[in-house]
Amino acid sequence: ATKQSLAFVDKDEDGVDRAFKADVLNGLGGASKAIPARWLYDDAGSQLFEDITRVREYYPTRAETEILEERGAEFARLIGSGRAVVEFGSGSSVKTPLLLKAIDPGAYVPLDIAGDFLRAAAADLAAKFPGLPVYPVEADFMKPVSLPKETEAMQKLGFFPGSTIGNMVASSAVDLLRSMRSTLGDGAQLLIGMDLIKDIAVLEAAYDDSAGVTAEFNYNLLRRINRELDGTIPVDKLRHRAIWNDLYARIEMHLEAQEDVSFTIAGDEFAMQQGETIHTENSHKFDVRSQYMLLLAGGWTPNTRWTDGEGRFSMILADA
Ligand code: AVI
Repeated sequence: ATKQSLAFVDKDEDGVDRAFKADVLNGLGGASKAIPARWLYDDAGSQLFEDITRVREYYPTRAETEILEERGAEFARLIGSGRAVVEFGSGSSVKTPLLLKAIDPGAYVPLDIAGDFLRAAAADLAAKFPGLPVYPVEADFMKPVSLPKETEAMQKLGFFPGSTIGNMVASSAVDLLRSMRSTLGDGAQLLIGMDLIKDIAVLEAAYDDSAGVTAEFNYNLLRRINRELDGTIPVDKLRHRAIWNDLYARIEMHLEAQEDVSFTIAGDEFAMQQGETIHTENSHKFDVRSQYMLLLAGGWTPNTRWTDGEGRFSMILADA
């Protein structure tokens, strides 16, 4: 890692990420156990997520890519040329070029907290689009970000694919949308991917695939805790679960104890009873009304909405 990316990681004298340790110890110390989903994404976790996007049951990536492939002419008409495309999260290798190809942008600005991924993605994109100015910005995009001065005169298009907004609870999602609005300024547009409510069996299979890739993604968090926080969690005694929570319209990932277990983390002792779970991720699903409500609450007016051919996933273009 470079100096720049380390600036965001506060480590103690043993090289332990303080925020990770605090989140894990607090998250497992309460009556119901939960660990914030951001800790799923270390290098191994990010690679496992990439693998998830290719498993048969995980439809969101394919469905969203289909929309981006088929709607280029409409994007060009509704978005126009010359905008600075500001992507929240490092550009994925497939989706971003589809958008950039369609709209003839003035610049591309990937925003990400992880400097290494950011620079790799930016270099990749720059190689694919010679002549397009690329200005990577290393920042926590949950808060308003000041954009490179070279893009000052350009109107902005925010790009937030993947239904990553669904990994936040409603209040955080609204905070993020409002901060995007403030980052992007007047006259901005936002192109956002949002996954849809559908048959529960389809949803649960997408988050508990038969090849076990999503399970590995979840177990990787336990391995990370054992490795980085000197933990003794018996990984083979916890089972990956993907559960539809109808009240919140979300898939929840949990790790469920298959028998009574006890373990230590950084010297603290923990116990789980058989059947007790650690909640590790939420993935909210939407219908058209909840999508529009969320966007409006976040300061964005829906303009156009597309779904893939099977109606599994949607992208929405919204105006500031
Ligand atoms: C990154 N995010 C949009 C994924 C999702 O579908 O909620 C994360 C994921 N977790 C398990 N599978 C995929």
